[in-house]
Amino acid sequence: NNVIYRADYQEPAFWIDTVDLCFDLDPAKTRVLNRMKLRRNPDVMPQPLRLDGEELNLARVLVNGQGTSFKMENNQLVLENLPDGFEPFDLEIFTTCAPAKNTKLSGLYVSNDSFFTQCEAEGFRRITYFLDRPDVMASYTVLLRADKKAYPVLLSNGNLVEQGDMDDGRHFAKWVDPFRKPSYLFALVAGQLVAREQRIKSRAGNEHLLQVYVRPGDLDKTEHAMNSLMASVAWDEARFGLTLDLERFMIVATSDFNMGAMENKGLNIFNTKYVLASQATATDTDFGNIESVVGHEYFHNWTGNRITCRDWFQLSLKEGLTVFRDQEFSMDLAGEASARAVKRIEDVRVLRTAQFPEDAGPMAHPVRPDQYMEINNFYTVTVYEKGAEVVRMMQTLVGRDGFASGMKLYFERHDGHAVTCDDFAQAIADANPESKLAQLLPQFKRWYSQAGTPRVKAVGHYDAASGIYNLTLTQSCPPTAGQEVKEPFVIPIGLGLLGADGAELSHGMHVLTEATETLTFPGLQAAPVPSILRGFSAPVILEYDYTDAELLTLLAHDTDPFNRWEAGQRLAVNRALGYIGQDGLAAGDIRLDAPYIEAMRTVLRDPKLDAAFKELALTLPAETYLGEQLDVVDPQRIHAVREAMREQLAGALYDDWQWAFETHKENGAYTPDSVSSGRRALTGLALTNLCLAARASGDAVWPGKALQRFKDASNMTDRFNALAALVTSGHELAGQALQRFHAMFKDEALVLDKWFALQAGAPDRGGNVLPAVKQLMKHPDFSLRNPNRARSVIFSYCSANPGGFHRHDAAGYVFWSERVIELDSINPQVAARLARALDRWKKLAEPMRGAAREAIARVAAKPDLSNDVREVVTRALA
Ligand code: DPP
Ligand code: ZN
Repeated sequence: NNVIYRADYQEPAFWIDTVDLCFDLDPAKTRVLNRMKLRRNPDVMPQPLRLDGEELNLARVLVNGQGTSFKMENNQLVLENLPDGFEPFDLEIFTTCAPAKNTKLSGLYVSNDSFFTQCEAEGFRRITYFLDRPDVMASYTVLLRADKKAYPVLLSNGNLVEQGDMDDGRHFAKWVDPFRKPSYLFALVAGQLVAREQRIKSRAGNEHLLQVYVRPGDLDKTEHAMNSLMASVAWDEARFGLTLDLERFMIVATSDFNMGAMENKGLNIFNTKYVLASQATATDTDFGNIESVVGHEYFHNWTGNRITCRDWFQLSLKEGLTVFRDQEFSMDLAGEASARAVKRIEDVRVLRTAQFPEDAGPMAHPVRPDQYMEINNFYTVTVYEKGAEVVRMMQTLVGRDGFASGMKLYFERHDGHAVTCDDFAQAIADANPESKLAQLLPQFKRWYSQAGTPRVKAVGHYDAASGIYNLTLTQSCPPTAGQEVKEPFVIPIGLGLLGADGAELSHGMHVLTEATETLTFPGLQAAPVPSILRGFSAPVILEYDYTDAELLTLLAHDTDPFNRWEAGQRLAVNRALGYIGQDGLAAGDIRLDAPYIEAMRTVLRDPKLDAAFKELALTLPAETYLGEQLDVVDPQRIHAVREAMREQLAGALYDDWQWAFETHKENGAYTPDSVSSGRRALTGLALTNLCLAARASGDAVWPGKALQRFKDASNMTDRFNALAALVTSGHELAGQALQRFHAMFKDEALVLDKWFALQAGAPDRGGNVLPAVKQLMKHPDFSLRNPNRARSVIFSYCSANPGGFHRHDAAGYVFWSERVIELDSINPQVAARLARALDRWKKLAEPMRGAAREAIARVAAKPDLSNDVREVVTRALA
């Protein structure tokens, strides 16, 4: 088997100091001349040079200008007759590749007649033979040559030092990157592109040129990305003292991209989804995502590029840290405490609906994994989002200023090097020697090594005679593959105690380190209501048997907005689980109790709460989140119960939803700021509820209003929310609105993605979604090759529509297995993501469980499966 282990890490046998690349770009056959200076690594036993390469045609190998013998061994070019000693020598390799045939979108490929590269994690080996590993850092010079008319723009990393015309209609550009870098940060772009440009001056007084390159028709959708980039530059200087280290910083957008974006040095390449926005085509969510992804990639320039990973097991060194940084960036830009809390709630929602299931499923792995078959499978919510939570806990333990000092020390120690997660944690701790982090560092680092989501069970006891309240906290962590027994974690727990009237009696931060600890609070007049894990201070599952009365107190009064929201979610979860577990209870017979409905009404009407918070609080927990609370899952049952609860809230709060809609709908000129996008979010939720209520009552007024709003909307958020209200409520007007929407936006690929996704993710009514999805795949605008489009239809159904996907007749799983196999021969990375839609199959109720297993086995039985998909299905069946 081809499993790679972290414990097997060894330094490379050779270092590569300089790389001089010359590209003759041609879609059918691109010629790559790679001239390197290498030397033996004196710290490693002498051994042959093994260069990685994939799907390359090798034409020539020269050592110090002379031909040499070589052999090929499993995708490696092996050179044995190299000069002895430690003197540098020249290695020249000439290869060709076929970018137009590269459907994997890894390496050098063609999209819309332009050339792009994607080298993380191991794409550079698809461009030339190389020591394609992040600890080999070299200085790059790149000469690009291509037909001038077809490819007027030629870009690579660093600075443009020379350009000119050749005599055959071609032209050239020469780029030099002043910083050493690992191969995964290499990039080139060639094509017909135009740029929005902005000159800025840093605080330090240096001038920089910022550019956002897009296809010619898209220039009017680049303002927000540019603003986000300028904000990112300013933020990193202000918060961490990290300045832009290049004269020029470029972002280029492509519509064919496996991931969100890529932080190549000085030449970030982005999925168009995270660049292009106008009020007519992008929603508030899109605007927010662009801001955070532009920030994320920019912040990588220091956390990832200046200091990179020693090996891919350390991926969270750059990703967890950089997600933490982009989260903080978005919060700082959001402004007030209430807007920061909204962002925090949204981030936690992602963690709990996506990362917690991953941590409990067959792909569970530590933030710093110990092994992999295919590294592309480990760009996960665990490495990214849980990794960010680990960094956040460090900041909690050392304080905001202490964390900034830790970052400073990290750069003093490791700038220009490829390092490990241990190095990062050590720097933060060493800069804060008095902190809990420093005192508990080896134990704290279990967050990097132990997989699984810890549980903290809290039990309170109030003794009226003594006035003492005891809160006992017990932590545990379930076994995961290869880790039967877990040692206790360091868990910072934000705590508050409220009186029954809601007044705050005390608050603080407790750091739980033992398996069990009891906290004592003397001098209380009555049993308090504990507010535990405030701000979601650790990525754990909190178990506490709250009574409804306690939750209602927290929902109404907690000073911590996160726990206020959480109290509302718990009220909903308790009810949903109760209904789900009640045998024989038909969804139509569900009756929500008055206290819950009144509590929701109070939140909705509360003049002191932000619209954005209300939208989050009035949204029921996701179906997948409810599923995670159960041992055996029937996704259709969960869906039916949640829909029934939703319809009841819609009907019971009918007047309140009308009020919410009418009082929040006017918003003046469009700006995507947190206050006005919060208003739009609440308006959208209100409209959906009004249409749902209308569906039950047969009233046609609100669907009519929704259609009108859909037609008149001045921005995509309002237009799309109105469309979604019709589709979600299953109203007959949805069909004509969908048709009109398609006609309006037929030339806007990103908007069409929304159109496809809305239909594939629509609430299932009698099994109607799967046939609709199959129909959508026959639509002339559908393409399996374009990852965004494939995701908008197939993933929206298989991964984001549990009620529609987990059919009792297994047809959803048959569809899934066919698509995984079909995609695998085009693009294994995308296929492997889809393969994970059945991660949690073991929890399914029969007949789904057996059918899911069969579908996974069918995929696993395919002989020429990629490593990517093989790893996912092998683990699922293990
Ligand atoms: N390193 C990229 C990112 O997360 C993913 N390739 O920004
Ligand atoms: Zn990243």
